[in-house]
Amino acid sequence: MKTRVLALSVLAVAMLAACGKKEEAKPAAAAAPASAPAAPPAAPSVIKIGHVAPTSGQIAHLGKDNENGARMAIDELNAKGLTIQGVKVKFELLAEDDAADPKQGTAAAQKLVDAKVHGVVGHLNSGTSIPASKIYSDAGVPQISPSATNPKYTRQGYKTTFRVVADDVHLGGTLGKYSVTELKGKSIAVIDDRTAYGQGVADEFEKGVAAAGGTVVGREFTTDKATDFTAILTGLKAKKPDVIFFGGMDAVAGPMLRQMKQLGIKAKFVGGDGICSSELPKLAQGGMGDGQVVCAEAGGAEGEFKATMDKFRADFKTKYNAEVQVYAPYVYDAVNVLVAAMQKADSADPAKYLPVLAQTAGYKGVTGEISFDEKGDLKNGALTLYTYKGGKREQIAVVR
Ligand code: ABU
Repeated sequence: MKTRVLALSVLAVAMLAACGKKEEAKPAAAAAPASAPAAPPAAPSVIKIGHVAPTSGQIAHLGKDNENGARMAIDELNAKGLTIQGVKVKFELLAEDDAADPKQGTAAAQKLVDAKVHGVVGHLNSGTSIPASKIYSDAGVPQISPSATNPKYTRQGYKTTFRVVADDVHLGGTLGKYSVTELKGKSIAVIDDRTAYGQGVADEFEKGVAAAGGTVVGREFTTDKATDFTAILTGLKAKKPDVIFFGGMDAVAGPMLRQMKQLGIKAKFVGGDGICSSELPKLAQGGMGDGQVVCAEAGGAEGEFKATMDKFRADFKTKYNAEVQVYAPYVYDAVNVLVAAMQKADSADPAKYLPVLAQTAGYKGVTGEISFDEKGDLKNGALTLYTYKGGKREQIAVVR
């Protein structure tokens, strides 16, 4: 009976703390007569984790990949039976679709804030993560993006904004230099999709090319919904590029590769993490030559983490009967980093665990060691360079 009275007291205190109220009532069980019937076991306290990605539209396959990474983390956390303030907790995933659209992104963010989520992992795109970050900041809700790489995301002065991947300065700059020094590009063309990510990474790529002494012979743009690139590719063909960089996502890169082949353009095709998916060969419909594409994921597992990443990929395939597209492991880590901070703070109250989250240092995830800098960016982020052969993505190298 004493144990049951203690459990009820702890639950009452935890529930009051979660509501942000001062403790006003005496623990309910203290007044219970000795002969009261046995109380039912305390229901676990629910911790709500929001997740936002485009699970509809052209890059739904990437959004679902991210969401599955979140579900995998939540399922494993619930299987562990964690406690906070001595009370068993259950994690609930509130998954929203923003269709990669900035307006739908802010609507999804507001919906999650109204639902009183304790933390958010997302959004997938920079173009949605950036406007949504103000809503989370105003509400004091911690947000970790597992994939938004535009540098602005963490440079707005918000205390609630974090990411577990490298940014486009690193990504675009490295690919620009690589195109000159390793791919020996002498005549480099650039196309972007005018999104926060695509345009930003293409700008950084151009800077990287210039820093390495290379020459950009043409710059064109399209949109993230376009399907016909004949006009811009025909214009660039006249400039005889040996490398074409595309700042955008795989759903556009695939048809672009196919149309390059139709036009007889044999240039190397370079892109950032947005094109670097398992799905790209399928989207290119035979338009991709072996070794023609070089792309980079904005993270990378080396040394002891290679085995954890490989295990994650194998477990993911078993659970979902699908290959990881790009960022599922980073979503998985982002959920676990949020929860690790809650456990360390012994509270899911954002005001209490946010300072602990900001101090995250040396967290060992499946993607590597995660430490945040003062902006909420990943310290010492890696990139993984890939190419494709026989329709399969092959790792070239992990670089820093
Ligand atoms: N980082 C590529 C895809 C997501 C984004 O930043 O828009």
